[in-house]
Amino acid sequence: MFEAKKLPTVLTAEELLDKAFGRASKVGGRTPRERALNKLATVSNVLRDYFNKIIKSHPSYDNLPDFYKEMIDLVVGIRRIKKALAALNWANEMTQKIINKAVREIKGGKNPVQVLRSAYGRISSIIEQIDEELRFLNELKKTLREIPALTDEPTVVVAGYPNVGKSSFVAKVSTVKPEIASYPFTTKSIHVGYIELERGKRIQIIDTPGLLDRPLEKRNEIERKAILCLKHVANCILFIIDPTMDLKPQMKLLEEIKENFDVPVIVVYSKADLHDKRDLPAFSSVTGEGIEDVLKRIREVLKV
Ligand SMILES: Nc1nc2c(ncn2[C@@H]2O[C@H](COP(=O)(O)OP(=O)(O)OP(=O)(O)O)[C@@H](O)[C@H]2O)c(=O)[nH]1
Ligand SMILES: [Mg+2]
Repeated sequence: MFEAKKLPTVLTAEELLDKAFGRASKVGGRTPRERALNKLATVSNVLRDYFNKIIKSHPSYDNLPDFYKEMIDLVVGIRRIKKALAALNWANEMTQKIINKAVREIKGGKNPVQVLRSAYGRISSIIEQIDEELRFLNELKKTLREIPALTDEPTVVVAGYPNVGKSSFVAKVSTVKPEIASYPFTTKSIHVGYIELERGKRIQIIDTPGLLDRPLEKRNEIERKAILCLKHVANCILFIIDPTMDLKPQMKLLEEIKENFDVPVIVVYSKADLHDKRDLPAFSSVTGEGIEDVLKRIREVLKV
């Protein structure tokens, strides 16, 4: 499973140089030559360990499960991440080359103080060139942290038009409390909760952003997150219709979802306290009416 929590904080160029040169400044030696060589060895170790640590902390993005791969590609772009990691690799090789050359020059009899000063200058210039990539990798950690870690427990994905009451339902029945508001597009990312059943069993429930009835290529990034859950994570879809709103586009969206995703779709009405339509199961997150029946239906379909 993919966990962004495991990605380390990434230093800026300035911080990284402070770390390497700061560590080297504490290193001594009996002669100027020995001191310079010791300092170069220290800078070499600090930088190499640091770059390797950052590069190794990233998974092989191409081999992640489809859901994570496509989600990461959607929110940041896997090519962008690879570019940043390649830049670190480059800086790693360049700085080691500079250090090796300086060591050879000192051993060949050049003035150790001058060689060291010039090596420091060149190392700084390399690291400063990747400052933007270092900052990107640090920001990346925060972006990726918003992608929830999913389990492989039986999963119901809640979908429907904006503002129909998806988050209200998920908040009512599960451990997660997504934001609820009286305007559409409140939910902007996916929220994962768990419905606790008897004997420690659980159902994973995912609240998704509202979907409009429009073709996939016209969907924005927020809607595409919902689509990825439907496509890769759902064992069953709970499609919520709010009959107090225009039904036609909601029915069209439902048809599209049934056509495109190969899992059972449970269709229900929300806001039962506001209307009398009962040709489908109806529930209210306000009064609690019908909630148990919807849960029962989800359990039947998921066979838990
Ligand atoms: N009367 C009544 N209002 C409800 C019920 N469920 C939700 N609402 C209201 O409907 C509005 C939208 O609720 P949300 O749960 O945020 O809807 P959503 O489908 O998650 O909306 P998006 O995230 O924007 O797609 C809020 O003002 C809720 O208080 C219900 O059962 N009865
Ligand atoms: Mg919502």
